[in-house]
Order: sequence, then structure tokens, then C-alpha cells
Amino acid sequence: MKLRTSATSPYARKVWIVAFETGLADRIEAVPTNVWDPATDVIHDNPLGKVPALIADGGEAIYDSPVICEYLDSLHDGQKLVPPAGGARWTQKRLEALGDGILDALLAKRVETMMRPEDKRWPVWIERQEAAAARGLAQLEDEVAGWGDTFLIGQIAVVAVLGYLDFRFPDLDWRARYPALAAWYAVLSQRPSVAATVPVA
Ligand SMILES: N[C@@H](CCC(=O)N[C@@H](CS)C(=O)NCC(=O)O)C(=O)O
Repeated sequence: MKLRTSATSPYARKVWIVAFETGLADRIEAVPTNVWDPATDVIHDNPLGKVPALIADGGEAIYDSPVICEYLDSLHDGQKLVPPAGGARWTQKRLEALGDGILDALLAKRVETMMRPEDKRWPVWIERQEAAAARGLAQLEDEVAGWGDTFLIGQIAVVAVLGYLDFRFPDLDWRARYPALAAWYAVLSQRPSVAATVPVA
């Protein structure tokens, strides 16, 4: 399998954590991809022009990160990271969606503040993204005590969020605002799949 990926993408980090947790990482060849390069050929694998995109052994391209994670989870016989059915499935998929949605808001803010020309920035839009991310993080702070040592796709998405905050928004001081999440992340950071996938510029 090949994975169109980026060392800075939090969505790709989800996929790599799943790959390490399921013992599939060695079967995946990383194809570093700069989606912002106008000449990028990623559009031949993902018409949306985004990473991550997985090219399965049969040649089929699979995207986006929730679909890739569930696909990888179908390829092994160990404990499933995406529960196949029942209440646990919807709890985990909802948590994954919350994590991904926080990332969407953080990335939208970053594009608006870092990439858009200053005179074209829209403060109302930036504030809307900040508010969505803050509500999402507050929700996670409320929930984290109930997770125990569960580490499934929802928690993997949350790791991607917190790592992205450290990487792109170090001034936010999220640990002071969300101390329960900070304590949880300090423990999770020791986990090999998490430690092996810290974003790098
Ligand atoms: N929902 C997608 C989001 C993927 C995404 O937005 N990736 C970013 C990189 S972190 C990207 O490729 N952005 C390029 C663009 O938005 O045009 C997923 O979960 O895979």
C-alpha cells in the first residue's frame, strides 16, 4: 500500500497511529505530498486534492482519514480500533468526528491567518473557527475522565488534535485551559504509536 501523506498533517497522523497500532505500518510506503504545490499530482489519487489518501494494493485510492482508518482496521485480526457495531461504534465515530471537526476549524483558521493576504482576511470567519474549536475542546475536557485507558479511533483523533495544537498553536497554552486533557495527553504521549508520529516541520 502507498499513503499520500504529509509529516505535518494531523489527519495523516491518525492514519499512521492506526497503522502502528494494528501492525500494518511496515506494509505502507509513505509518499510525501505537498498539497499546496500547484503542480501536485495528488489530484489523480484524490480529486479533492487532500492528504491523506491511501492507494490499496489493488490500486484503488481510498480517502478521507476516517475511511482509510476503517479500511486499515479491516486488514488485521487484532482488537478493532473502530468498533464494528453497537453503541461503542457510534460513541467512537462521534468522538472521531468531533476531533476531525476541531481540526477542520483549526486548519480553516490557519489558512485564513497564515495564507490569505492580510487585506482579504475576514475576522468574523476566524472568530467562528476559534469558537468552534474552543467548544469542541471544552466538550473533550468534559469527556476525558470517562475514557479510562480506552484507545480507539476516537481517542486517536483527539491525539491528532492535541498534537496539532502543540505544533501549530503553541501560544494558545491549551494545557492551562484544558488540564484534564493535558494530563491524559501526557500519559498517551509515551505510547509508541503516538511518540513515533509527532508532527515535524
Ligand atoms: N476530511 C479530510 C481532511 C484532510 C485535509 O484537509 N488535509 C489537509 C492537509 S492537513 C489538506 O490536504 N488540505 C488541502 C486542501 O484543503 O486543499 C480527512 O479527514 O482526511
